[in-house]
Amino acid sequence: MACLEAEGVEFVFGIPGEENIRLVDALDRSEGIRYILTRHEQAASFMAEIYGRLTGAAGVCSATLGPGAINLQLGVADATTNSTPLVALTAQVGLNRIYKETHQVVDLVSMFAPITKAADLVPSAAAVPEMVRRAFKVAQTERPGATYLAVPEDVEKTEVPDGVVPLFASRVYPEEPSRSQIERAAQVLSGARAPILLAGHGAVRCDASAALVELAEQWDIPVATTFHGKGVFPDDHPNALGAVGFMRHDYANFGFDKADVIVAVGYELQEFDPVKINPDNNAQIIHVHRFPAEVDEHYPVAVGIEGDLSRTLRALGEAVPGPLKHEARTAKTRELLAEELERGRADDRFPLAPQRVVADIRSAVEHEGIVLADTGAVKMWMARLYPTYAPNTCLLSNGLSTMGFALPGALAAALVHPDRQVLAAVGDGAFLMHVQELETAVRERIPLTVLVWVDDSYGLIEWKMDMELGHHNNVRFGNPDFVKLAESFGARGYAVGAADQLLPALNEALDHARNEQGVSVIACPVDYSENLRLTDRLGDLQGPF
Ligand SMILES: Cc1ncc(C[n+]2csc(CCOP(=O)(O)OP(=O)(O)O)c2C)c(N)n1
Repeated sequence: MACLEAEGVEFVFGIPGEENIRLVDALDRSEGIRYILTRHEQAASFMAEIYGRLTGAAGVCSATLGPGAINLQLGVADATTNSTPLVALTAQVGLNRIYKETHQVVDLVSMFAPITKAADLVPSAAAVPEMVRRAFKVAQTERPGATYLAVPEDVEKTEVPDGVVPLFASRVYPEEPSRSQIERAAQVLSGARAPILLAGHGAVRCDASAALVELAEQWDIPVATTFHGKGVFPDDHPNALGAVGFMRHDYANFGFDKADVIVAVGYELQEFDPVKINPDNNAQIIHVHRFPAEVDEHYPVAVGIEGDLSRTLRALGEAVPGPLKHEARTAKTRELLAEELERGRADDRFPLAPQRVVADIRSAVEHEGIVLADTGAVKMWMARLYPTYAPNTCLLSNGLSTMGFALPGALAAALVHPDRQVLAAVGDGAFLMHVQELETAVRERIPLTVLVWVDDSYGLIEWKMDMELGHHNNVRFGNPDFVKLAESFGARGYAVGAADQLLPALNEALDHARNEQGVSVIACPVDYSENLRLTDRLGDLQGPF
């Protein structure tokens, strides 16, 4: 507990088990750490992940051995694939019996190894300070990810030996970019006909928004973001192209079709396949990040620059004054997005058009408010259409693309930013994967607003089946009465029965969260016949523009 306090941990999310009662008891006495008891370990792991995503400091989740530990794994894997710092702590059977077949034993370190940056077993009480420090240091250092420690039951019971104290939590600072790499990049840019900037998740983590805006204006070139990068370049900026990563060619992709040089800032290949931005493999890549690029046929790095992203962007701006030539017409792309959203805002059909839902969310949520969009068709609509003005205000999982993270994640977001609005936008499939955390929110008085997109189906899979097979099956299900369900948890329930009821329900629920730390569920029927219409329309769209 003292080591966790020394790392500045504020919350531990989890469920206790017989083998870690001493840790949980100690945490109860901690002044700085609040233990948030959850109703599923998987939810605890998603909470820790979103804490890490929003703060840059590792979120901590805790569970017992065996089944509890295994339940943590989805959020742990999600954190690693989403480049997010997280430390998972679980119990393990004692060293006195781990070497033989014994009750509840599975090799947890081996199970966590491929989904973390480091996984280890704590062999003694004396090892705790070094191992906890290492777990946090590795998790938080670029490229961030999850780490894992298993604490055997008998080690947990051991008295702390004299002189064993927490280690100082030092930080690793980024370096200046190399001069010669900046010059090489300047040379590539001097011959560019159609350069473009792509801002990825790393740009969010490294707080590179201001430097991106400066450089985009100085060079006067278009900037697209990845889904994770949403908001790092404000969507209302004249140079904004929007987000790339949609399953089919979207408006923003047309900016890349003609690009001959892509300056990729903090982009990670796991965010989406680079074939989407370099389909013909004829663009040169200038890779700007804190670490070297991964290898992909469609990501041919002409120049790689490692260093602090803002300093690198400013050094590039000094080396290449600009403005640069480019062919992408950001105005056209922005006009297409705005038109689609405005048509949606005025669409009064019931069930609601997805574009209407996105437009109403944007109207209800303040500039700095945080929306977490769960995985499904809902993510596709939000990622491509939801105008985002600040980094980390539209959170998606696009590394592992897991379902279920948004509702528990919203609890963590509300804990990190109690002053901001927080909304979880989830499909009816994903909602029932973590509905139990409504109880956590009500009990802990954590404000929460959940907007459920109701289509009685695993909508994204239905969409994909219809698109590729021409029909669908095994995707439809029934739903509970969402209002009664919410009320049974002590939350408010709203059933949207007409298009013009959504915005007032959102406003009321968000006010209830702000004023009374209230928890609300809004069930909104959505017309997903728009899904196929969208992919057909984008498929027919002719660029470049
Ligand atoms: C944990 C998990 N299980 C399955 C999937 C595969 N999958 C992706 S989207 C999706 C359907 C989501 O349905 P729903 O939550 O209702 O949202 P909708 O697509 O209808 O908007 C499924 C099954 C996944 N990504 N994650």
